This record gives sequence, C-alpha cells and structure tokens, in this order.
Amino acid sequence: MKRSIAILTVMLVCFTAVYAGGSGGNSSSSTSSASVPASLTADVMTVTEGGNITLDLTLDTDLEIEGATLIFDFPEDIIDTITLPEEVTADFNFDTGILSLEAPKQFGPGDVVLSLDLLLKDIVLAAGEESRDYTFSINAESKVVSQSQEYLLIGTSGTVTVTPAYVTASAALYSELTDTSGITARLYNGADSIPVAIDGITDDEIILEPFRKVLLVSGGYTLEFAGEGFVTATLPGSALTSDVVAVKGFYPGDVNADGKINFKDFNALASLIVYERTNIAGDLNRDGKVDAQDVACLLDGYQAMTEEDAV
Ligand SMILES: [Ca+2]
Ligand SMILES: [Ca+2]
Repeated sequence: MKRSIAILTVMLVCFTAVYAGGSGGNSSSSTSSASVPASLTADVMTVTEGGNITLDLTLDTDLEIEGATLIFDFPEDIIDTITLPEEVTADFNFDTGILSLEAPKQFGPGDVVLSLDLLLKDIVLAAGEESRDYTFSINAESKVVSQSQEYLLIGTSGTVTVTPAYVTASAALYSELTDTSGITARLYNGADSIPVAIDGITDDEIILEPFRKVLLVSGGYTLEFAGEGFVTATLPGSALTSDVVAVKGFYPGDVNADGKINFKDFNALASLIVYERTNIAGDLNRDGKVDAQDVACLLDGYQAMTEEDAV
C-alpha cells in the first residue's frame, strides 16, 4: 500500500523533504566538508502532462548510512500528488512547503535511498508550447550521517521533458456515412474559433485529429460537430475527463436545418427525391445521390434522437 499526499498549494516554490534516520541524532552542529556523491534519476526522459515520474535517489558510497536530511528542489507548480514509500511517515507543512520524512532504516551502498512517485498536473504547458524541460535537483544542504559524521550530498540533477497532453475526440454516427464533405468540427469560446481537422470515418464514428487538452481545460472551449443535414452536437470542455471523448447527438436528418428532426425534414427529403434534386443537406450518407438510403438515414437519426432524448 502506498499513500498519496495531495499538494493543494499552487505556489509551492521549493519542495523540501527532510529525511531523518533511526539511530543517532542529527543535532551535531559539526559541519564537515566530506561529501558523498548522489544521483537523483527519473525513470523517464519524457512524460506527457498528467503523467507519472518516479525519482530514485542513490548514493555512490561504501558507507553504511544511519540517517539523512534530504532536501530537494523541485519545479514549482507542476506536481499534483507525491506518493512516498510505505515505510516513510510524512508530514507536509503547507505554509512552509516542508515535508518531513522519517524512516527507521539503514541503507547501504547501491540501495535506493528514497523513491518518490510524482503525478504531474493535467496542464503544465501553455497552449502554444510544444515541450519544456524541468529539473529535479538535490539541494546542496542535503546530508547523510555515517558513524556520527555528516557528509554533504554532491548531487546530480535529473531533467525530464514534459510534452503536451492531447485529446482525441469523435462523434458517434447513427447511420452510414461514406464521406465527410460539408461536415466540420471546431473548438470555440466567446472570442475564438479553432477548426479541428477530421482524421477519418469508421463504421460508427467520425474521428478528429488530436488537439491540445489545454484548450478545453483552461480556455473555456466547447467542441462542436456541425454539418448540413445533421443536428449540431456540442460538448463543453469542462465535461472532458479523459483523453478520449465521444460526442453524441450528431444526428442525421435535419434537412431543413432547424435543429430538429421531424415530418418537415421527411417532406423536404421526399421532395428532393421526387424532383430528383441533389442537395448536400439531403444526401445524408454523402454518396452523391439523394435517394431511399438517405430516408433510411433520416429514420435512424430520428430514432436515435428520440431514444437519447428520453434518457
Ligand atoms: Ca429539421
Ligand atoms: Ca445519399
């Protein structure tokens, strides 16, 4: 079992961990220039926003360590949660940003002294930012104790490149569709409208090219699918909880573009068929013809709209 500490403060400038060993006090004020090489290594070189990093601290020494005071300099405002090893009892001070760790164990050469699992926030980068490097460092005041002698840790830093999180969105299809001409998707808010390209069609959905999650989470955007002959379907960004989202409600059959599917659409479609007029709003399956197959699409759309509205 591991425990998680949620870090609520968003202005955490320096994350500090104090690691106190079981035997021998750290109260000795003798300062030594003796040092021990240490490495702080991440298990990944690249991680996406919202992803996990495991940081391991190892020492390059033959000394048997009895205690330690470990202080880390972590990047500010990118960590959502830190999970500590089971044997560590921790106390986090939200005012000072100091995390006190106590672990009654000794460790020897090559042991991983401390392993921290970090969960990054969902949004770390700005909307236009493709990546950023973050450094996780051992603070120069970190010490270990061996036979009552203190040794400063001379640490190497770990750098991790954070890359953007993307959302892959799709619209559910309720009838056959052979082509996406006249169908568009976009993200919009009060000030802005960003087209999202269509990647392709499967049997039961239209799939969009991935777009940056930061737009939906922080920009107040709504995702919209629109097309002639279809009921416009939208999903507010705040409703997104996953990297994959399926939008419902893009019903085929709104031939007269009033937002509903009813007898008026049926009449309009029948009229197009009788007079042999090809109109994209009536060509619901986008096969280039307006015929009985489009009537079947309209009925599928009407039925789906009726059933989903009833839920
Ligand atoms: Ca209609
Ligand atoms: Ca057709």
